[in-house]
Amino acid sequence: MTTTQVRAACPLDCPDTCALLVTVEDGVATAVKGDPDHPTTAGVLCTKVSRYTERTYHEDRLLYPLKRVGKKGEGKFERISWDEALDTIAARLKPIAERAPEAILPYSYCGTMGLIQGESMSSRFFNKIGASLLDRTICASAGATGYKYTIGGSVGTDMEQFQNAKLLIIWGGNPIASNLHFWTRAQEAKRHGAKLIAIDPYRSLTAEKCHQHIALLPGTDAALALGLMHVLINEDLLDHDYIAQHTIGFEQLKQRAQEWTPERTAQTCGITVDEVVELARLYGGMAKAGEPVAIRANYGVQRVHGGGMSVRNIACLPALVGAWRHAAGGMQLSSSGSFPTNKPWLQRTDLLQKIPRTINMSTIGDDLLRPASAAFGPAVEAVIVYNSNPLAVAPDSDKVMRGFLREDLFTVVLEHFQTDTADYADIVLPATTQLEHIDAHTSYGHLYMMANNAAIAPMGEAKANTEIFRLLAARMGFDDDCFQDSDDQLAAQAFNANDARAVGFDWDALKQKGWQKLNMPQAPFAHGGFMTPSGKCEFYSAQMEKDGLDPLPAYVAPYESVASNPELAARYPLAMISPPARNFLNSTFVNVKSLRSSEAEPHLDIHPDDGAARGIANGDMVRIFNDRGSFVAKARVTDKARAGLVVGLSVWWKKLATDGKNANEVTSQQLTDMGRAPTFYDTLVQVERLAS
Ligand SMILES: Nc1nc2c(c(=O)[nH]1)N[C@H]1C(S)=C(S)[C@@H](COP(=O)(O)OP(=O)(O)OC[C@H]3O[C@@H](n4cnc5c(=O)[nH]c(N)nc54)[C@H](O)[C@@H]3O)O[C@H]1N2
Ligand SMILES: Nc1nc2c(c(=O)[nH]1)N[C@H]1C(S)=C(S)[C@@H](COP(=O)(O)OP(=O)(O)OC[C@H]3O[C@@H](n4cnc5c(=O)[nH]c(N)nc54)[C@H](O)[C@@H]3O)O[C@H]1N2
Ligand SMILES: [Mo]
Repeated sequence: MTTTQVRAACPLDCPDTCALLVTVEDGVATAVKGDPDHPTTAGVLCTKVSRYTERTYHEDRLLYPLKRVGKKGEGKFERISWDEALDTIAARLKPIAERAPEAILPYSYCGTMGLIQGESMSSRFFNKIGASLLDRTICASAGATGYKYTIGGSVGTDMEQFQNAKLLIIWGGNPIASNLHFWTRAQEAKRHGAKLIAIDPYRSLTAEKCHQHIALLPGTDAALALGLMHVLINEDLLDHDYIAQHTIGFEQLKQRAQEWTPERTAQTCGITVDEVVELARLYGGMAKAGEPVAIRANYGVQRVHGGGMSVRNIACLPALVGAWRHAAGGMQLSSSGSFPTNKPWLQRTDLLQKIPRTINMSTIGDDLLRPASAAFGPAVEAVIVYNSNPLAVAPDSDKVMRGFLREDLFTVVLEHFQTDTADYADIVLPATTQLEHIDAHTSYGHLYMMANNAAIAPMGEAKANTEIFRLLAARMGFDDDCFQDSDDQLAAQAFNANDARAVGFDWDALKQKGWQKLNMPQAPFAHGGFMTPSGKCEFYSAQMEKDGLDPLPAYVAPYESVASNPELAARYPLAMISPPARNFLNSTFVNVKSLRSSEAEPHLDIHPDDGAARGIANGDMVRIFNDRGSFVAKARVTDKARAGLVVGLSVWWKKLATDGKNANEVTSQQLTDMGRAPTFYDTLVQVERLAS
């Protein structure tokens, strides 16, 4: 028997991007382990990825191309050859491409985060056609935009420093589930005496293990940050020297913050005045004493109307107290902006003859149903889905479903499994998993360039996304040289080796070693150097003013909350959030039995008072509903959910959920204040007990 160890990288949409060691015995991957030498992975994997072989060799893997023989959504398919699949697709796309190329729409997100199996050959293909562009907003664009206005780009505290912090504020994140290797460092900081504070409406696994939990109302983080500024300013817990040298707009900010007394803040956030004042005193006081104080801000704060402003306001805090002076202070939202990638070349944006219209992936429900018009352009006639499962993950699911149900829509889905979305495809194409193809990766939590080697041969007739788009390009008659580039050739150009941060990047060497750290300063803004137009941390942003936004930190209330929309709240009084379940990765892994059995079935956490008011006892089946739709879950009566809040951990495959529906039946297509992102956690519902 020959046994080898292959260096790989985790492709999942998670900040940790772990370095993997895959054991291969006689061509079969038998184990996936965390690389003990990779500093952030440190030999540890989450439960999900340690089960990656179970997923790869799953009996339901798609191994052959399929064509639909039943009705859309019914799930009846028949095996066909690759030739038939590619010919059918080219025959359908060619006339559309000639007549109205923008009627063709790619739909993809982060099933894999790889630079190569993500947007490289696929983008070349769609750019050559002149297809509609997809605005990839479904996750992070609200916060990224708010952070960019303030700091200049997605750069922040190096996660390898957090163990040295003395105060760690975990703001809108649940790292035990979704950022495990950061949590390891938070634990280490705790052992060294650091205080951990969670800011989260829900007592998540993480909030439960912090020293303090501030359970504010969803969507009110921007107000809390303003209230903290008020106290920091009025009690002079400031770093005047840092403010003078490295920020702009302090005088205006000072005035704005006066509007946010602790009393008003506490009332808006649904917390106590003491919680506001004490948090400010702790944060500002420790910073003033020269201790490293750090904020790990995450996605939980972004999925509401004011999500962009929330992140912007939080991002002002470290500069006020001079927390950026320390390598272990400051703030991390995402490290993605640290990587010098070659996206324009990978995606060959120069193939575009003109700039096509852009469709926002977060409003796919409306956009698939939209007829042709002067404002919109042609109706969507063909959609090619890869690395995503919109039927399960996109908001306002009933509309998404009705869009994909359109008889005149031609749908192709590249997948590992027959997902909810694949059920609506005309043609399903089997894609390889991370063990079967190569890729190059960045990370949004750490600072390593990562390589993924193929560990095993493709399963069945599966092909890598890149290969599928190469073959489709040939069928469409595209003969540009760029469609000949191999995955290795693409990866060799993935990072810009002339950039000081990636100096020494060499693909062959990276494949051997698995990872290479970017060359970055330890404390990125200790001496200013923000990437904003002014080069300073912008409390006042002229760019925001130009973009029609309030140039100063402000509070943007939720679309749907008891305070902001009492009329709606009269019918739907409960705020619902649907953050990730620990054993799923968005909708990935829901079909892996061992992981699904850990989550058992869709649950809804509801506070005892709200349960009692509705006659709901622990274990009752309940229906969660609003004007957009409904889904069924099993109630867990628990004070983990604050009163007025219900929590449905997500994202379930609809067809594996109790009533064939999931939380996105009730979420809306309203967009955030900036970044055009969805508002999954800005949803009012009513809950009723189902007759047993
Ligand atoms: N196990 C697992 N890990 C994952 C994922 C997964 O599905 N499963 N998904 C990955 C992806 S794509 C992402 S984007 C990240 C997301 O992971 P996180 O950044 O952790 O974000 P969320 O899970 O959306 O929310 C985290 C916490 O925010 C809280 N929250 C909800 N609304 C608010 C609010 O208005 N204010 C505040 N302060 N908190 C709020 C929720 O209760 C939740 O506990 O995780 C990645 N990692
Ligand atoms: N209600 C609610 N909805 C949410 C969220 C929430 O918290 N609550 N979170 C939102 C967030 S943060 C995000 S990021 C989105 C995520 O939404 P998506 O990016 O759509 O993520 P997944 O649901 O994991 O679907 C990814 C699919 O890609 C497939 N895939 C993986 N690798 C490959 C590959 O190499 N080739 C091909 N062809 N396919 C591959 C997987 O099998 C999987 O079915 O969901 C959003 N939706
Ligand atoms: Mo995400």
